[in-house]
Amino acid sequence: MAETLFSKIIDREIPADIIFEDDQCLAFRDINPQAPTHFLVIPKKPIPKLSDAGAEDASLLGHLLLIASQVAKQEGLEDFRLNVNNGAGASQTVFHLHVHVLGGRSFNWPPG
Ligand code: DGP
Repeated sequence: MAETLFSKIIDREIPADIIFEDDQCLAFRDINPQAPTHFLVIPKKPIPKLSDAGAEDASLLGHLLLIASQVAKQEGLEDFRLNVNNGAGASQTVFHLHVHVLGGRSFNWPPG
């Protein structure tokens, strides 16, 4: 997989406001926040997009969701929204799988 901005953040080659890290994943604040709280949870494994994940990634994908929820709680969020953009047509711009976690405001449904 081609190196992305996010693998550079994992490798500390470019700075980011990292708020959680373990052996499998990293959470850091989005550079262009769309809510008062907006952070990303990414696997250290360089999976380009969700649809590239396989059965062998089931535990990792579950871990990303649990960490998203745990860090949201750590950030003081009770209600929050998770979003995964899969592919350019779904507005994915960085091709390293990431879960957006947004909170601190109300959200509409359906999303735009
Ligand atoms: P997406 O459109 O789903 O691929 O979202 C990519 C997000 O990544 C977007 O909300 C902006 C954020 N982003 C892009 N480059 C950087 C960066 O260098 N640092 C940080 N912290 N966030 C970034």
